[in-house]
Amino acid sequence: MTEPASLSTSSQSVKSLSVGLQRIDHVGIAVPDLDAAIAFYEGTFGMTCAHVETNEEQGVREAMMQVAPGVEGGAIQLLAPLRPDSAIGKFLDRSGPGMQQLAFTVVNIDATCAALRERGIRLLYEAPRRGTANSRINFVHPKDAGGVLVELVQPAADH
Ligand code: CMX
Repeated sequence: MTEPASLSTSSQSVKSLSVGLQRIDHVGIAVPDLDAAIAFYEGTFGMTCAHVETNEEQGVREAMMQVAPGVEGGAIQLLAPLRPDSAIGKFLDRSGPGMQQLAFTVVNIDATCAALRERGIRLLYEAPRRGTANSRINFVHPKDAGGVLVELVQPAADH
């Protein structure tokens, strides 16, 4: 049986389908109280808080929690709103606490955004903005990704 070109596993086709995703960067969880959430994930699951920061532009106070020592274990990002009209404030109001986003690490966010736009996917921002630890970020609207808010993260060069 001949496979459709788009499903072919030949290296040529895989390469042409790639948009430059490297791995899952983190899963983002909206929480009403950051300090209480950090204490919960540390005390219940034994995670480690690796980084806390406030991002005024995004309207969040956030913490990156390492699931297990080292990057291999992956991370979750706890996101608490600075204001009710922020993205996280609106999310909590509409859906309550819970998973808000799925983030992928990319090498070159400009190239990834261009490749996704070529596929007809809309990015929220015209150009990437500043994310955690000076990363560059952009988002695919959940309406264009099967109900999942997808974040693209290009880590800062020194990370
Ligand atoms: N996951 C899945 N669906 C979501 C969603 C999410 N996180 N946020 C909104 N939606 C859905 C709503 O349920 C709604 O669906 P229905 O129309 O079926 O009811 C629809 O999207 C509403 O769309 P909207 O009117 O554009 O909704 P909002 O004003 O709430 O904005 C969004 C949604 C994604 C544009 C906004 O949250 C945003 O700009 N997000 C990107 C920035 C962000 O999330 N910053 C915080 C994290 C910062 C960081 O990661 O560093």
